[in-house]
Amino acid sequence: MPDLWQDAMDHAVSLARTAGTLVREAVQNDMKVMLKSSSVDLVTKTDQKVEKLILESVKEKFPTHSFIGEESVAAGEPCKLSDSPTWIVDPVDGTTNFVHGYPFVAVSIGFAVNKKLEFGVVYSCIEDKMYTARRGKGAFCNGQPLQVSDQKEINQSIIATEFGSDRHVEVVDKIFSSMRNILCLPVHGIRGVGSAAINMCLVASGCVEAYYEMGIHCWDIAAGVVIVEEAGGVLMDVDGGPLDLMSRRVIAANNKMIAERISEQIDACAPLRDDRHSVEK
Ligand code: LIP
Repeated sequence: MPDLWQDAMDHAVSLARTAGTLVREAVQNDMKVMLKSSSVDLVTKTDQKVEKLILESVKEKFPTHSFIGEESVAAGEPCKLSDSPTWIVDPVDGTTNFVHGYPFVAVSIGFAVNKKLEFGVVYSCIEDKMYTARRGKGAFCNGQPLQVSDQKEINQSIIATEFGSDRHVEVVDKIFSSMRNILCLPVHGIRGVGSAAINMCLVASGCVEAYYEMGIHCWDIAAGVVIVEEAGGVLMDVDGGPLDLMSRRVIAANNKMIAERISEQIDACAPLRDDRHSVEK
């Protein structure tokens, strides 16, 4: 990777820190909560303000780069990954947590070139933990190297997942049947902090063996993908195939064996792909 991307990564870290300060300040104050696709799909002025700050700064410093951001897509921008250097941004990952003051909220910035993710920055801003990874250079939290767990037994593992924001009963049934199958393997426990990005960083940190979810978006996981891989972990689709960033399904695990055991238990659903959303909504 040319050093050019290091400049972009340094800028991403600095933007994440600035954005995190805005999020921390906003969490203390009253906030206006708005709805997106449903009454449980929340957005606030802070999501929009943080995305605007990141978007404007990227456009100014890297005018040729492309941008995919959660709130830009919600406002009608396309969600298409091209070969162009592309910033994939979730300004507030864990918006529901943010609204309720539940202390796991992240700014997530992934960066892809030729459709391959090159670096990821996740700032867990209430905890003040800055997770960073650049392809081929390792993963770090506040400068300390990260390593996934070496656990090989699924029945000695903790697995993270989330319920997402789709409340259609057939989707909820699949989420519960998947979770029941995994819980009864048995595993030591099932957890979830309410932020896909932070769940992935917990896999990279070695304190949960795997995280899976159906219904996430590319901006929730782009940065986490690099952080997990650079900490020695693996990514997979819930059907056991390769991860497809736009498919809205992910397994991130400490190793292939654990990822495959989870995949075998999942009652898969197929949410509308991110790259079809703008066409079909
Ligand atoms: C959220 C994720 C969460 C997932 C939700 C949603 P948002 O992101 O981080 O883990 O369950 O479906 O995608 O909307 O707070 O940026």
